Amino acid sequence: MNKYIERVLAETKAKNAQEPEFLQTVEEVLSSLEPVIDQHPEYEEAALLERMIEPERVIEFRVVWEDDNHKPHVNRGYRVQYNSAIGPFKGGLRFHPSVNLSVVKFLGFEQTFKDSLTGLPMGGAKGGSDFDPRGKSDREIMRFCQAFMHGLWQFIGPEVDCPAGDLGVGGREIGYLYGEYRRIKCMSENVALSGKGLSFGGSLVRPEATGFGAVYYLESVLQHENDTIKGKTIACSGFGNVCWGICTKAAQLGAKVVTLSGPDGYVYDPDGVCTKEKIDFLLEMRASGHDKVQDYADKFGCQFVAGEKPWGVKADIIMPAATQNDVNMEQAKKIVANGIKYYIEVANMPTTNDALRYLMDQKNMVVAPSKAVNAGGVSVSGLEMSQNQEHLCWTAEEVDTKLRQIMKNIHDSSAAAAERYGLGYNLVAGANIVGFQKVADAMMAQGWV
Ligand code: 2IT
Repeated sequence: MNKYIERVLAETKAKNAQEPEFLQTVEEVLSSLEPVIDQHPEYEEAALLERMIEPERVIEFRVVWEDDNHKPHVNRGYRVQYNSAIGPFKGGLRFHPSVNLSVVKFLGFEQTFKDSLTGLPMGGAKGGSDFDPRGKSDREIMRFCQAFMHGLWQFIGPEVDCPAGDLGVGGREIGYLYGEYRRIKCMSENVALSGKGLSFGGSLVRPEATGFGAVYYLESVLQHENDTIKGKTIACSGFGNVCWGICTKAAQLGAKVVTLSGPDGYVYDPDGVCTKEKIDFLLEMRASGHDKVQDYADKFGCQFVAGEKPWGVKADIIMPAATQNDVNMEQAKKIVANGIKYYIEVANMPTTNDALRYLMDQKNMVVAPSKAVNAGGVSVSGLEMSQNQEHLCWTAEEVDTKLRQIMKNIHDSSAAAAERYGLGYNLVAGANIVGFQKVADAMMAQGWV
């Protein structure tokens, strides 16, 4: 291991011992950067890695909201503005009980590399709250979003920071968040949030973008392997917005998603989540707020396995699209035992570090990292910002064409970077290197800040 990386990792561990998810992602990223750091001794002199690991700003705030029975509740709100060297902060907001500082920092750190990788001028940030949207009424969601924005509005804005959705934050929540922002600021400043409704500056294809982008990236991988997506079976986890986009695009291209999962277990549908009825039902399930995937099995009469993940199922491609640490070592071994060739991460950090290393060490397996595969979401958010700034409204076809091109560039530039450093077809290292390089160049050029 490179001495500088080793020292920085040890210091990071000592300083952030209470933040396991954050340490996990720092370790994963830094271990990929070894060949680059070896070639640039000036980075150590400039304390570049230490500066990258420390967020520019961490905002933590109280969120007080009233439930339908007029009872007050207190949640914690966060925005970690990680790095704005290449552009204004950009990244999602997550509402989920698992949200804490470690989770938001891991997401913000990842986002910095992801946003850089898109080629668009966006810095990295992430935010959210430990608020649990499950079982909340629409009015409660609205009041929570308003209270949350009350704590956040001063820190965001055009050219400053543009939040978007993530788990628990979709079009409805962005609408409420934007409404409150506009009320407080007394101006229509819609570049301050992305993922908006179409009637107030949202972009076509933003809801589909993460799932579509993931499948476009997958197509590039298959092309590299002289393979085709037609006829392939895909085992997915999750059943939210991202899965919906994957199912839709996979079906269009002649592939099928055969598993979905939720907190209750997984469903196996050998016919694939391919028909319009099935794909639309995903949206219904999500909107119901039950947070149960068993509803799908009940409706379409397929197998439901309680309390398990779908990683023992035989398929051509694995796409974990739920949340962090969805695949551990034990599950990675099942995937390898099934002879699966393509492991395409979609959710942010869905694989534990030991499982990721193990999968990457398999000779016949291609592993693609989430910060590249899921970058279609933030890419179309970037396109939404451009449309807002220029008062334009691109057609779905225009946005989709740009998204496809961005995903191809991300894949091709990652593959080329890995090749250049003698790492072979290593998409994980390649993505980290490309994402890192642009931010590093900008930070070196801007002095010790
Ligand atoms: O993880 C992500 O890239 C997102 N949640 C989307 C961020 C964005 O600004 O669209």
